[in-house]
Amino acid sequence: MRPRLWRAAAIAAMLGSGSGQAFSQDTVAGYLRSTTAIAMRDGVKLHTVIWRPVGGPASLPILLERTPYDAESLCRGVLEVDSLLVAEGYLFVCQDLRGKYGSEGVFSMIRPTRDPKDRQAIDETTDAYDTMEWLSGNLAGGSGMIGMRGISYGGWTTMMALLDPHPAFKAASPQASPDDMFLGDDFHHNGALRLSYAFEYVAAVDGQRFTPFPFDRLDTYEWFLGLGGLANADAKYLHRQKPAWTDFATHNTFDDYWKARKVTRHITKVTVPTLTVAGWWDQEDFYGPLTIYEKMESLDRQGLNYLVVGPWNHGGWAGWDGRALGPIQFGEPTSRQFKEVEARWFGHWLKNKGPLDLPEALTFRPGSNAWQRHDSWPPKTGVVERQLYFREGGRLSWTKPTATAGVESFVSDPARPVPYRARPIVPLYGGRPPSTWSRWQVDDQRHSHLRPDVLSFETDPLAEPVTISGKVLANLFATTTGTDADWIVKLIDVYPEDYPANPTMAGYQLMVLGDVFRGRFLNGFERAVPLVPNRVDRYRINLHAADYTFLRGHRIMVQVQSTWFPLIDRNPQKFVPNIFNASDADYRAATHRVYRSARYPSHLTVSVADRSAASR
Ligand code: PG9
Repeated sequence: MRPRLWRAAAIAAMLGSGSGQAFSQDTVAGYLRSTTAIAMRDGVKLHTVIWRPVGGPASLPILLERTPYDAESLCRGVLEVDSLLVAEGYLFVCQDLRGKYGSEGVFSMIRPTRDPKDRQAIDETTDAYDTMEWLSGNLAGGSGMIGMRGISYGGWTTMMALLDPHPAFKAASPQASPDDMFLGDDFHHNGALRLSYAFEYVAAVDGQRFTPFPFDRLDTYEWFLGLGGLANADAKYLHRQKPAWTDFATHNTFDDYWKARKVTRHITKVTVPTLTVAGWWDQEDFYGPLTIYEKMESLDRQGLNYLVVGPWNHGGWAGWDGRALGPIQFGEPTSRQFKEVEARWFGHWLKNKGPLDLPEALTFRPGSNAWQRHDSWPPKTGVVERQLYFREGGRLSWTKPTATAGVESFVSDPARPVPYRARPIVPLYGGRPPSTWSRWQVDDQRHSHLRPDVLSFETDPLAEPVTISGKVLANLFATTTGTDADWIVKLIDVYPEDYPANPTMAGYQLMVLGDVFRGRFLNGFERAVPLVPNRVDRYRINLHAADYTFLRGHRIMVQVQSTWFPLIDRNPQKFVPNIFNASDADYRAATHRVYRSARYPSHLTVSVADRSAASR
């Protein structure tokens, strides 16, 4: 089975198809398929699939998706699953990006924005523009109105289309779009390489067709540990045949390579109504949609920018009903509810139908399990900023420490990194056994709790619910005996031991938020600098945002660790200019200290909803 990459894969998983094969049936759900090859300004032709309702009205808006994952199966999946939009009636158009499946040209992973002075240059913005130019002028039955959407890579191509929108482009919904591949999305977080994802994704996708990497063992924890230094990835396996991986190995700071690919550096105006969509447990692109929404909001002069965030993993709103994610129950069919919002969105802008009835930001709040309508995101009213301090005895408290001394320490050993989930950690792609990657962020964190290389701090059971609504920032005061270090902070909801509603969930440790910071970038991501051994440094680690209720009787927990493998590559802990070139001897154990004193009060800053207990 194909991977669960985005909408089509989610749908393919449901339908049990998705092998990317040519389909023979040309009528689905009352729609008829045709194809065309649309010429871009440089003559390269892109394979484009069009589905139109049989005997439908003479004039319909177009819903476009541009994808690296096979336009044929993408569009077919839409017809099978997007019943509301299908019933409304659109011309569904799906297009393969350059160098992918049926399209000509050369694929470039997250193709950089072109030099605007170069009139011959192309990028995903010009390809979207040229496609819309052709569609609006040539597609029989088109009303001249175009909407564009997509999940993840497809969300990103939607964002690229928004950089220079064609006049026919009337409504957009970038869903789980990455913003920045060095700071927060698929390939790195805060400068730390997302090893397993980056390797497996690039190996599979950086070429004409999808080809999963053939691991020779089930447990990728062991496989990546056995890989040793990162240089072995190209030397032994990829053989410089995957340009994106070779680029990652050379662009190991936040340089022009990454900046040219950062969406929010390039968007300058909001003229097309845009509905950004994110999932609280998106295992790939969570930073992206929140950052994109925020940047667009700062540019939005006409009230065209909206946000929806639900209790979903990556693309989780596309193919399931959204009542649960793994063992976490939400009590409502949140994905189906989103589908209604999405249908209203495109109906409103493309068909001039009904009121939008959408607040500035619509979020689903897990815990209390209810949708929230916000006038702004993050909320500006009804919240107070509070600090949750690390305290002695593994306690987490709203009260600042007063003691002059207070520190916890652990040995971080890159030879024995903390697994990011219980082993065996099966491959992302390939299908045997089925991948569970898409659910890892709701795994029970007891697999790392009480390890000697993981610190834990937790509150008493809550006497009243606590709702965090808005931004969350970790402030760590910490040292290493080495000259480089990673810091990982996880915010966790600990279920009560007495949990009659579902005894199997007793004591469950659900990660609400978590992220990593690579120490070498303490002074900025453009230049890596060695840390000074044993100097207390303050790390501000952006955990982004939450809208989450910790219920009465639950505890709030924070875990801190320095490895998260193979999600994140191992930091050698001895500074080397480029970790891709580190030798085995560069990887060293180090003692890490996290302070909890009056002078160095490590804590989380959270935005707490007014009426919850923590604000009293
Ligand atoms: N998260 C995937 C991706 C997007 C953009 C670039 C690289 C990877 C995806 O699901 O499409």
